[in-house]
Amino acid sequence: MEIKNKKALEWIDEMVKLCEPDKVVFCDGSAEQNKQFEDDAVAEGSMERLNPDLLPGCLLHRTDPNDVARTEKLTFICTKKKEDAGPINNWMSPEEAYAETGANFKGSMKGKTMYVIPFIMGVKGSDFAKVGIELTDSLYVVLNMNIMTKMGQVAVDQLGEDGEFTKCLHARGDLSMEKRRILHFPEDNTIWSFASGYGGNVLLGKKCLALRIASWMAKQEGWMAEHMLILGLTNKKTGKKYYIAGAFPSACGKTNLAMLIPPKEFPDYEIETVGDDIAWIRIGDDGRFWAVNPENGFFGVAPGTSMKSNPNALLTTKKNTIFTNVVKTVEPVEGNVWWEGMKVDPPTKGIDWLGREWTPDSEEKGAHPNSRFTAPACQCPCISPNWEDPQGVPLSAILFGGRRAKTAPLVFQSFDWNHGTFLGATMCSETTAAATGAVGVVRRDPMAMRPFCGYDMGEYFGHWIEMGAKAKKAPKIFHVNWFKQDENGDFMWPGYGDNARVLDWIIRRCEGEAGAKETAIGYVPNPEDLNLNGLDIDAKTLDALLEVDKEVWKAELPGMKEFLGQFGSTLPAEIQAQLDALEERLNK
Ligand code: OXD
Ligand code: MN
Repeated sequence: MEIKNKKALEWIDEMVKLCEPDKVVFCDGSAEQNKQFEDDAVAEGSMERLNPDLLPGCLLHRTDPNDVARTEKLTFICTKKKEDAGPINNWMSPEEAYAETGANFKGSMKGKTMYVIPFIMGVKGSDFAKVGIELTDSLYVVLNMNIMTKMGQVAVDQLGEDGEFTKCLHARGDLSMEKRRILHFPEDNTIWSFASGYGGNVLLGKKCLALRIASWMAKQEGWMAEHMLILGLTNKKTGKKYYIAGAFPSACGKTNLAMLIPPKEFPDYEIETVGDDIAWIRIGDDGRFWAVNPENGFFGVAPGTSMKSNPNALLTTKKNTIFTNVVKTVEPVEGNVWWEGMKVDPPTKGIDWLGREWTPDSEEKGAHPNSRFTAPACQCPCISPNWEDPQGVPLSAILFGGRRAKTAPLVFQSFDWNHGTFLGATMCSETTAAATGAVGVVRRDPMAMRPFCGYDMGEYFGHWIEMGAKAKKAPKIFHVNWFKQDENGDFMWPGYGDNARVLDWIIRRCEGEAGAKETAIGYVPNPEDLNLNGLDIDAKTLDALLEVDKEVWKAELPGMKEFLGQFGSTLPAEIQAQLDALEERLNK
């Protein structure tokens, strides 16, 4: 493989001088070279092969115990002007960031190999696609990037002699929190990640490029980079197909929703998956929003994934998959994987995510709550035939959602685009194990992009408003909450496959066919507007699920005001107007 791009060669040279590796290896994406990388990873001890009869081509990796999730506190947007990063991103000046972490990169690959990974986010030849080159000293990164991106020769071809690319540099360093930095330089199209080995911090094509850097590019270039799943639904009666994108915070069920199987009592739709985490969206010539999934694989949360909750995800992971921080079984079978919520018998003897012997009597969990599988999207039984369409798929609806025990009803529709943008901007969710820090704390996570927006969020809201104004047929916007709880703390809605009933109402609203009642927060279905055939749910629970309690919503207003108030002059007047209008409706 030969890189002919002069800028790329110069930059690689410069980084080699900085990191001083003993050897530089170019990753060409070939099966032979990948097999060699796997063997090398096994030989150095960073990966283990799993039982080839049960999980052919699958590998296991354990991260350092202090390196199991994204570290948002150590993630920075490094723009020349602080205000360009906005009030809720961590900011560092490029000078300081390059100097501080540059000193740590200096000589950090002595005695090691630097792997050069050219990769494409998106489909080769698509207008949507972006090229990156990641330099890393980690075979775990190489092997994961081979699943999550289109890597090697294909990317070199796309790059050509003078194409642009994102410069991505990663070194494991000493894995200390003191030195760990995930740095984004959007003005230089550059990402630096130091002293971590956790996927979300080091697979630089994913969160760092496809969300933080891409959101910045999207703002300049007039498109959108969003933390959204994309799914397709075919109405089996009419044969009509629809696509929906959904923004949910990390570990709130995007992968499950993207792959859901409707219950047998409600067989009206067939679901197909286009993507489970990221959507790049452009306005087409027809005025609709067209979305692509820029990724090539799924980096999904393992715990809770079972043949009941998400058979398609589980089946996707049966071969060629990398498991991180799950339990490896020892007895009665050697070399299988297990995690909490898999809904199969645990091994009588296993090795936990910390590498310790584990049995079902062990006090601690065997798998880390943020343990992961990295699996090729093409192995998903319900992958959409259009998932690699270079044009993307046209969106009928956009969903926002999070974990809310109280407050938000099961589903409601915004009055219009700007109101929908306001719903996204004021979205709340309980935090999960996908990032370090307390779990279960309610925080505002606008469009599920709080940890991923590469610039000022006030400007980002403005970009949403503008995109809606530009599109002749923008998608309808809905808010969903699968996680509403009763007074005993039990979930009121069955979720999973039954969420298809909510998607059905959404599609019928888009078609102008389903009823709803107008409330202060938006259009909410009446119980009879939902298709609940064969679902055992009592009227009282349903009423509670669809209830809009004005007093509860009024109590939300101060939090919304405080949150939006932070943005000062960049908060669009349209969003302020939506806040005022909500207050007025609630006080009526
Ligand atoms: C993810 C995340 O891994 O959002 O997708 O943390
Ligand atoms: Mn995510």
